[in-house]
Amino acid sequence: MARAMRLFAFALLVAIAASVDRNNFKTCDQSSFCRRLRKVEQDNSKYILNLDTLQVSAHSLEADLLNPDATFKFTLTALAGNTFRLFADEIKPLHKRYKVVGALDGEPKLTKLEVLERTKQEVVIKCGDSKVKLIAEPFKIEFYNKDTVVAVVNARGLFTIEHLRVKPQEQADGNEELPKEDPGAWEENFKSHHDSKPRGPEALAMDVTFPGAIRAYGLPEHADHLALRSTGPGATDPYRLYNLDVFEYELETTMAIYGAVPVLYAHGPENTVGVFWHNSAETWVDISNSKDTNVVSSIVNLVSGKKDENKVDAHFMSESGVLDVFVMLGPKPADVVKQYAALTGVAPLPQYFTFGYHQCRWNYNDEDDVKNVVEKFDEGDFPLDVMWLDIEYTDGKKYFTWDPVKFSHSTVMLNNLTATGRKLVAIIDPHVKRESGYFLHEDALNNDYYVKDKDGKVFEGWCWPGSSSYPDFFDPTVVDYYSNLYSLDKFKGSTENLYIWNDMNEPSVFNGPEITMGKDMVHYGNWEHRHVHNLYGLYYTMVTMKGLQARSPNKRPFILTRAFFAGSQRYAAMWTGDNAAEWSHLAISYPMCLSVALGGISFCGADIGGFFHNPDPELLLRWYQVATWLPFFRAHAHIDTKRREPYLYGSDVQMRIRNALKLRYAHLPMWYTQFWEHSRTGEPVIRPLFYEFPEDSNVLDIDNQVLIGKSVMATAVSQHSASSASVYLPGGSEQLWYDLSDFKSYTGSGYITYPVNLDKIPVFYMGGSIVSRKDRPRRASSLMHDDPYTLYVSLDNNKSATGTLYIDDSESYEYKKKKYLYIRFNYKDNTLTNSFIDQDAKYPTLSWLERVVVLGASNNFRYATLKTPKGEDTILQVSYDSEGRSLIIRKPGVSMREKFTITLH
Ligand code: NBV
Repeated sequence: MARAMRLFAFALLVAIAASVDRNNFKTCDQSSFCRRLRKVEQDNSKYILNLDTLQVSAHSLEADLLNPDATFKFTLTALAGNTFRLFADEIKPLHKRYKVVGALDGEPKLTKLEVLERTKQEVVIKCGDSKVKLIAEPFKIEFYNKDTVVAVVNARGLFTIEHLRVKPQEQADGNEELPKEDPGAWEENFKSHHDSKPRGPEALAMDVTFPGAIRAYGLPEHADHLALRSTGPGATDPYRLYNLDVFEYELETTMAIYGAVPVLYAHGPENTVGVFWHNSAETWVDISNSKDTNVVSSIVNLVSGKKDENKVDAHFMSESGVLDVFVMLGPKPADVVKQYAALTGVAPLPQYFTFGYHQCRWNYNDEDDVKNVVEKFDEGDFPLDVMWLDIEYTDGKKYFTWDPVKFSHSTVMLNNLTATGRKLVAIIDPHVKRESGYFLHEDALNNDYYVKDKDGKVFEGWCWPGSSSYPDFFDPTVVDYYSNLYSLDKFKGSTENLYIWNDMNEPSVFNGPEITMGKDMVHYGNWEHRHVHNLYGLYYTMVTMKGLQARSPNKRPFILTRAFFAGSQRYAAMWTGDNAAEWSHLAISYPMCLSVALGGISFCGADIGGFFHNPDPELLLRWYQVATWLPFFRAHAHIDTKRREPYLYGSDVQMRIRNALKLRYAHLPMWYTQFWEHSRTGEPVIRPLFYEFPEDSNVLDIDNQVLIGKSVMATAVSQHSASSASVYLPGGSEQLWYDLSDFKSYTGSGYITYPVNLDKIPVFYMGGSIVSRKDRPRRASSLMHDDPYTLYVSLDNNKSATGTLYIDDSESYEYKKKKYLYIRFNYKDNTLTNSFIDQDAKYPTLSWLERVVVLGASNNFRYATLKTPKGEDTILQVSYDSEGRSLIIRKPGVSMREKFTITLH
């Protein structure tokens, strides 16, 4: 029976593999609303803001916005942190328009605005350093940073809100000529699927021009480069945001894949501006970069004598919803990303183990298999924190059950894992097998928990278990019910050390239009799937979070999700889905994760080794080396691939993978501290170079290099047989960079040709940083909890450096009760000191300081002295490596709880 199920799954996969390709997904031209909105005539806006109706309050302005057919209420609200919210809804809509619920982390904080000027044609308001000018006819909004205009809404006149209306055929008396409409406006077909569109056309669009911008970033998730390309009718499709399960996704396209975060950043040397398009319906965004169009305009300007002006144009188009947009005025990349985090929230501090190594495969076949893999990891001295179980662990793809033969002693298996310091993650997908007797299906049917079709019947789709239905996570009763399934008495065979992987939550429906749910399916509150599609994955992880928190109130949950939306960072980590064992897929992992991180979700990774197909040993080991520097560190493989656990390879490959894993484990304190800081500041953990070096025009298109906070910079090596890598060192001649492998120092700015062999990829510590490491890697991170620290002090040009370290119990919520240490290290005038950032926070750590490695120190130090408030001065030995590049201060031995001063003499 089990074999039959496997064969069935495999056959299904082959069937899908054979049928799913680019043609299964819509182009803009095949989507009625995208077609309609892209056709709106430029520079001919029919929208007028009626300033006679203007009402001013402490935080906002309100006025009627008219087009020839309808009146809307328009509001501009000033928010804390240089942010403005634009909102428009129909005054008397035929149906209510959908307002997104769940993406924002609470109500945004308001701030006061001041009206500077007011005439019949325009109103100017001021708010801190920014100004906003509202222009009445045609409707336009200009945003200023000080006196520089940095964003203009409706500059090109593409602003559109299609008001809801009665179907013309139903209005007309037969003789009347009907208005010419797009053939898909009132109902639409795609392949064999029909969308009944009960409310008719209800799309909306807005263009924004960013004068002075030279690049656009954001709008994840796409399997593409970080800097957005120019799109346009007749050429490239707009970036599409519509969560989809795309089998064997292509690279370097604007096609939609699993996740959607509608935030865009327009970046120039002086200003970086963000736009968060708060809309959960299908969305397309056209981008035009002046750098791509200037070739033509340069020739025109040569004749006219005009100068080229840099700008980025964006055109947001959504199928439905109210108009709700946040404009974040920066002015620097870090400011805008923090402004976005202020709206949608940050990732709460994860458990420490989540940054360790995760071993996954579709599938580990049974309990013995799991046990063997772990034993082999131990024998081979490969650190490992988490084993993963894919769908085959269930009883016939019925989630919250275990295969009665292969996983009949799951708690024993879990406890054995725990005994070696490991954890287990198991997959739970949203589709529910329609099998009578399956408690979840019975409960859902009996209590009306499923999403309905347009006629009010339970929606039935096809997924892994065969015929399936989908719980409606927009219904609070379903949220309560489903989250409760994670309790230990409901999810029999689970324990508190089981964490959760949410897959297929776009949602994936094998026989649905574009492999998802039809848009006219109906959710709680009578909203069509069309209105909320991009939220389904987010809501699913919210439910999982609720369930895990209730199950284990003092343990931080870990959830991995494939589908996501703005705000998903509050609930889950994500990964880039089903990539392939190809060098190009390794290469795209940095750009994809960087883009997602700018979209607020730092906890990102890509399947190490590539999900589909078999990597050769070189690709596999490179993948480990590259992935060491992404937050989520998991190897995964398709059911149809050969086994590829590290211990299966020759000793050279094993040695290199082991080294990558150990380097990762040495840096776990850094990852943990970075995520702690992210949870306090909203800054991304991984950053593209332009984020830290916004004025350097050379870094704008660099996306094969990633910065971790302000301390590490790694470059992906993603070419077969590479003997060198080109690495850009930013920051100018004052900026020092230290090669992690030999501590050789370099200065910016410019490219270096870095020689590589199979042992390493280029990784640098940034001069001026202090990185805390644990240099005694063990089998699992939990076994390293009390291990001592080594500080890597990388001096800058002034011979100083600074860094932070966060320590707590690694797993509970006790940190909320101030049970932690947040330490700042400072090195200056040959002296290293520490201080406690939150002085009222305390944690009785057993860890102590084992060593200090100073990079860039002068070579005449003979010894060091250690001073603590309690003790006498202690003399410490120092030594240099043979090249004199690193100075090692041996065994300070001081507890990480204590204040100390170490001075070099
Ligand atoms: O659950 C099986 C797979 C999983 O291994 C993979 O990581 C997911 O992205 N899942 C998709 C279902 C279908 C894969 C073709």
